[in-house]
Amino acid sequence: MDGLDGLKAKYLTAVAQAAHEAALEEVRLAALGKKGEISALMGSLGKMEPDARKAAGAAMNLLKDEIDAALRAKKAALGDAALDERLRSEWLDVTLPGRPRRMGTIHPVSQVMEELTAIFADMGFAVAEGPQVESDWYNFDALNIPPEHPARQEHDTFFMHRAEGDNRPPHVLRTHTSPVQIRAMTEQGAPIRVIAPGRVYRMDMDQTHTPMFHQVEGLAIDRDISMANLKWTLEEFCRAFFEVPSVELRFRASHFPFTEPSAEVDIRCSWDGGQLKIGQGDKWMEILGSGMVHPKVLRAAGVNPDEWQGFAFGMGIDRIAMLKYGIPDLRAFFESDLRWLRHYGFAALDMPNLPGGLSR
Ligand code: 2U9
Repeated sequence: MDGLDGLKAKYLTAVAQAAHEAALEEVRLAALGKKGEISALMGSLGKMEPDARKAAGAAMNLLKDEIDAALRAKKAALGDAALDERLRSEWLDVTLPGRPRRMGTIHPVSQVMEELTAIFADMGFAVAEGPQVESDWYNFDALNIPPEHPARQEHDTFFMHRAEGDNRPPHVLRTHTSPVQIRAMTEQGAPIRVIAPGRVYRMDMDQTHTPMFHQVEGLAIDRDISMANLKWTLEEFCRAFFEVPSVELRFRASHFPFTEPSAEVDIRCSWDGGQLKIGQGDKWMEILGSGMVHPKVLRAAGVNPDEWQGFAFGMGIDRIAMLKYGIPDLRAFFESDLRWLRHYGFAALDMPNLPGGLSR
């Protein structure tokens, strides 16, 4: 069986030297394929004497099995090597930061909306949305601002034209996001905890006013919500939003038609060297309005004021964005100047969240 030893050495060497799967397949066909050398040898067994055939058959089967095993082992090794090579060539560090410049930047208003949504979500407030073109009932009447109320004039409302001959009261561009909470209460009932961030419109244009600006309002209604809950919620919000260890708020009695009692809220701050510092100092700065929701407003939204009560607040998003990020001019917010956006904008992939940090 010297010939078989020679064949074994030849094919095991060929298997070992095969550098890729195609070469290995060629070796398999040459040895074990239908027209392969070992298959041909096995075909010659039929012409042998029975005793010789038995011995040669066993030796050939052994040789076939050995070559087959070597082919399989080599195939597995080549497969592993190919996978290793693919992994090496396709290697990617998914922890690398993105390239935010190529993706544009996030506008400070959007950034601040994301920040305050994250803070209020952590306190159990859902986000509510509603139309920007509203009926005067949702924008005014439901909020205890009847037609003759002076607050209607103060709101500098944009009215939408009705068709000729249509004498119904015109729709308005909402002057605050309060109608969103009326709709949310009407749909959901009490208890409810929502914030309503969004665009609002007033006919006003000077250094500190634009005809479209952004507000966030909050509403919490339950059986025994009090001004104490309002105070804690607003303190917690301001501490988290301005990213300072503590804040001090001052509540000044005020008047809004939709809340009773009502309070304007100031935050302790300093302006040393023209630089605003929130949380400490001997100055106060007004940042929002608030109060306990007026019973008439609850009733207008289908909530029984003998059973439910709660607080509401409202603040200007553009204003708190200017305070937090040191942006001097409100009007630049809406000019779409790319240089301004590159300067004051935020990285597109850094979504604010409480554990990860709001603004980094
Ligand atoms: C419902 C009931 C009550 C929302 C409130 C204020 C006080 C407030 C201003 C802050 C600065 C508007 O952007 S701003 O000009 N807002 O002072 N807003 S209480 O009260 C509501 C809202 C909805 C159903």
